[in-house]
Amino acid sequence: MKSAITIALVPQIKSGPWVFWENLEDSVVKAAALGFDAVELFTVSATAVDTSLLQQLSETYRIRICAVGTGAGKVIQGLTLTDPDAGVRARAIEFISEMIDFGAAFNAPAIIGSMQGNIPQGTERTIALQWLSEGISLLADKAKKKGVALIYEPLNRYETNISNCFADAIAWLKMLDTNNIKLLADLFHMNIEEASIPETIYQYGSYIGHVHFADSNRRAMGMGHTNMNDIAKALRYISYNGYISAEVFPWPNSDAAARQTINAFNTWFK
Ligand code: LER
Ligand code: MN
Repeated sequence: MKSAITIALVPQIKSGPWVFWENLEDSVVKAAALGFDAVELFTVSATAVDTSLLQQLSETYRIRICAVGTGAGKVIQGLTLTDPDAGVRARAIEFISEMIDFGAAFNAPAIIGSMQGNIPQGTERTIALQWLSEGISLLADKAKKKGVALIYEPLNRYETNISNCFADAIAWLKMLDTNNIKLLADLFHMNIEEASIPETIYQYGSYIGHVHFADSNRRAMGMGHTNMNDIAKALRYISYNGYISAEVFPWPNSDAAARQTINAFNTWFK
């Protein structure tokens, strides 16, 4: 398993659960100094970061890019894959498609979390799910051509009414033609929605393509009441070999959250 930490470069969401918020280079330097294998990037758009600078930082500091988040499309532009307006859905697909290109240049998959949106009021669930299925299938095929998976993230009930738990997400995934979608196990969302996080990992381990490493209160692991022992055991049992990426609040500050995260990673996974 490989360690990763989040860097958000989106001023509009400064209160969100991302560890580093400063400029890209400072954050990469700090992540590398702590020994992280990779960084996960949350950017305003696919063109917001200079890719040659990112490549250079990645080589200089020997750190990979493990995934790119797409949520800025919703936060800044109000785009989702389930918007009742077909034009908005098309722009959401375009936004994610560009993020797939951006990430793929670093062999990093794009994550669809909040861009899945919600079943809109007045729209039948089956219709909205059809919109989501069409959009995601197209994007998954595109990602496949680029040699990366597409990561879909079940979110807790306060963020979406689409798929809150793994069982629901997988029942829906099985109806799609694509085999290029992996699920994101965000331990914060799972703590709210799953009856048991370890049992979910044992049951659906083969679907997991990425992990968001967060304690029950969305602080760095070890700062809440999640029982990490059983979760780590389950991840080892399924031979998970992807990234364990800290998507947590910078509490009490970014540096302390980063230190706590790498200590927790080394405790459970090294
Ligand atoms: C995105 O990875 C996520 O978990 C969302 O809850 C962020 O708002
Ligand atoms: Mn997450």
